[in-house]
Amino acid sequence: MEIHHANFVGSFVSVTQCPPPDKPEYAFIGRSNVGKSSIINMLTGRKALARVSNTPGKTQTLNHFLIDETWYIVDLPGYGYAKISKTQRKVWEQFIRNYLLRRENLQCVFHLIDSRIPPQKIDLEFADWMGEMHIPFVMVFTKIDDKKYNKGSNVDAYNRKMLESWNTLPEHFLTSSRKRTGRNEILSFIEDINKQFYS
Ligand SMILES: Nc1nc2c(ncn2[C@@H]2O[C@H](COP(=O)(O)OP(=O)(O)O)[C@@H](O)[C@H]2O)c(=O)[nH]1
Ligand SMILES: [Mg+2]
Repeated sequence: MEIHHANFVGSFVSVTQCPPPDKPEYAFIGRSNVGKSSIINMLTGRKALARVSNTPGKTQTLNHFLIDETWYIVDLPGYGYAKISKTQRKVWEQFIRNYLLRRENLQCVFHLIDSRIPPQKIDLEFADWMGEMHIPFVMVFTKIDDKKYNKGSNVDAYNRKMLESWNTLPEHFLTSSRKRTGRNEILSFIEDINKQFYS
């Protein structure tokens, strides 16, 4: 699948504000700085569709991008920003929980995980929570072009940790936005689900 048009639809503060749920939707989430904006730009082939920034942790909005008039990418606020207070964290959890549980056209969550660092408790906990809530998700390991990727040792460690609470692993993708690695794989995964949605 190729992407021809990608337009920013808007930023929404609740599910009720979101566009009508008549098109398949895919949400991207992960720790701040994991490379979420970069991967959205890489997939859509647009340089600055989603803002790439080094100062994470501010906005709490659902940012919708309409792709070729047929499906949505949603950029969700990142988690794990060190300076965030307990209260802010609760607000984030409520906000995300509400979206993930209520958005009826949500097909799959792309859970982004930094391949350069050892397994993080916060990522594993978030994955477990999605599992408990029966929210379909796949794992997207980011920045595999970096030397700290170290032949996937962190990925292996993360998968081993996942297997402590999961019987089978969710599908996973190895990606680099710099090198455009994993782009075709992710797009054909989405294409398959889109076909099912419209058939
Ligand atoms: N080496 C490498 N760095 C990346 C890649 N993708 C993003 N980054 C860097 O990681 C930082 C955070 O990226 P960004 O997309 O803003 O992350 P976000 O906070 O999750 O949206 C930036 O400095 C990017 O240049 C990648 O594929 N490889
Ligand atoms: Mg970002």
